[in-house]
This record gives sequence, C-alpha cells and structure tokens, in this order.
Amino acid sequence: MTYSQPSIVNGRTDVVSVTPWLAPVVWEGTFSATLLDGIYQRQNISVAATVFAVGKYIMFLKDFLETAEQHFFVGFRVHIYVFTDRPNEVPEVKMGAGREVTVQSVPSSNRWQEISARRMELIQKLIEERLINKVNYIFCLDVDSKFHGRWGAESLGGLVSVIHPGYYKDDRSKFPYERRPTSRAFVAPADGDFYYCGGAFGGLVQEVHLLAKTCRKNFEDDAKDGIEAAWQEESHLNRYMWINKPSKVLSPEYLWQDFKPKEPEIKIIRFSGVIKNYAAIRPN
Ligand code: UD2
Repeated sequence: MTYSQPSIVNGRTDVVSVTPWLAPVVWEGTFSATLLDGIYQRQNISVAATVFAVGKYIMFLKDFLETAEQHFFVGFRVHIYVFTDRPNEVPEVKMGAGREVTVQSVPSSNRWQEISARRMELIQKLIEERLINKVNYIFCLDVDSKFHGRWGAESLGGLVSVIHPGYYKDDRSKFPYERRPTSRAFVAPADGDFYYCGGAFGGLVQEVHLLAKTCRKNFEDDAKDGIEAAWQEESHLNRYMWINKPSKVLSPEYLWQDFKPKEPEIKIIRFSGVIKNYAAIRPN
C-alpha cells in the first residue's frame, strides 16, 4: 500500500479537524483514502444503509441508488434497506458485486412529520430483527439526496454525525434546537456543540441501535405530553449527540444542500440534498 507520508505540521489550516473531545472532523485533505480502504478491506466489514421513500418521495430513489453505486463505500459489502409504501415503484438499479437492495413495506402517512419521525422506530426494529451481530456499520440517509463524491471508510466510527450545512458558522444560541424545557429534546441556549443533520448519521450497529431506541422513546414520550419537537427526530438526535458525543464528526461535505452556494472550505461535495418543492411532494 503506497500513500503520502503523514505530517503533523502540514495539512488543512482553514478548518478545524478535531473536536474539543478529540473526535476527528472529516474534511477533504485530512485523510488518505488508499490507507483507509486498505485497513477496512482487510477487516472485510459490511455496511448497511437505510433510506425512506414514502409517498411521492419515491421519485428521488432512482438517483439516490444510482449515485450510491458510484460513490458510497465502493469496493465494500453494502446492503441498502429501502422503506416505502410503494414497493411496486422501486426502480431497478443494477448493483455491483457484494451490494444489494432490500425493499421493506411501510404504511403511508398523512403527515410528513410522522414519516420523518417514525424512521427511528423502523431503524431500531431493522437493527434488532436483521442486523445485530451480522453487520458492522449502518448509515441512515435522506432519500431526497444524491452522492457526488466519495463517501467511504473515512466516515466509519462508533457514533457518527454530520454537521448541518446551514448552521456551521453560527453561534450555538442560534441553532434550531428544541428550546422548550418540557420537551425531551431540549437543549439550552448555552449548550450544544454543533447542529447536526437528521438526514445523515450512523456508526456501529450497536451504537445506532441505542441512538434510535432512545430518540424513538423520547419522541413518543413527548407525544404523550402533546409535544412535537421543532425538527422532529432531528431535534432528538441533536439532544442525543449533545449528551453522547459522536466519536467521529463528518463535515458538511457529507450533506450539503443544492440550493446553497459552495463555500471556500468545501473542497468537495460528497452528498447533497436536491432542491425540492415541499408543497408538491409532502402529503400535507
Ligand atoms: C430535514 C432533515 C431531515 C429531517 C427533517 C425534520 C437534513 C438534510 N434533512 O429535512 O432528515 O430531520 O428535517 O423532520 O438533515 N420522507 C418521505 N416521505 C415524505 C416525507 C419525508 O419518505 O412525504 C422521508 C424521506 O426519506 C426524506 C426524509 O423523510 O428524505 C426527511 O424529510 P424531508 O426531506 O422532507 O425533511 P427536510 O427536507 O425538512
């Protein structure tokens, strides 16, 4: 395996690549893809991914799957689980060797908030029923997105979160955390590290299981009290990550938004949310 000599005095100087709790923040230019692929290929790891395509969001699935084939853990064993209420509309996408897609039917819903929030429950069950002790890592991703560049072994870690592209230069008091103390997703204005995306998170299957189980329970207990957090499961995820610090943080390269102009520190966009007309695609 040949790769450039590591240095501790030369490298990215325009961004911070470690958190105050010493988790790496992954940016282009901070890792060797060759080295990481070599390390993890030797371990013969497997990676699961979940994606939800309920109602009209099925229209995003083809691009998601096709671009995942080009960029997401290429050369590794990958199993994508598609949750949809329209199994007959799942597009045929040719998968490479060691890569497969499984379709799971889920009920339709009249509220987009519920679709988004129910993901935690379904992720929890998927892990319990099919993945635990069988698969090493899992990533949970939004379907209205496409891959544009490598997303690979550099993203692996125990608990992995992605910094939201919309708020990474803001003061924490401005983050759209849930601010009502009565919610189990509450984060006080002086608290919080980063604002993380609900649209991409992952890690070791056991770690993501605990995250999904906790967020689901907190979401449901809030619902019993008549509270829905500001950004549904994203708010609960942010609360969880505040208490349980992620062991690896992915920069906004790992979830950009197509409507946002590229910033100078973003050397590559690996995955991004497409522009969508909410009124036309959400059930309400
Ligand atoms: C943000 C988050 C999203 C979620 C949401 C709050 C990012 C980039 N996106 O996105 O993850 O936290 O806020 O609830 O971090 N879905 C369907 N059918 C529907 C509606 C939603 O399948 O009718 C699924 C689909 O996989 C979609 C995901 O739920 O990607 C999130 O919904 P969204 O993309 O409408 O949420 P958005 O863009 O507000």
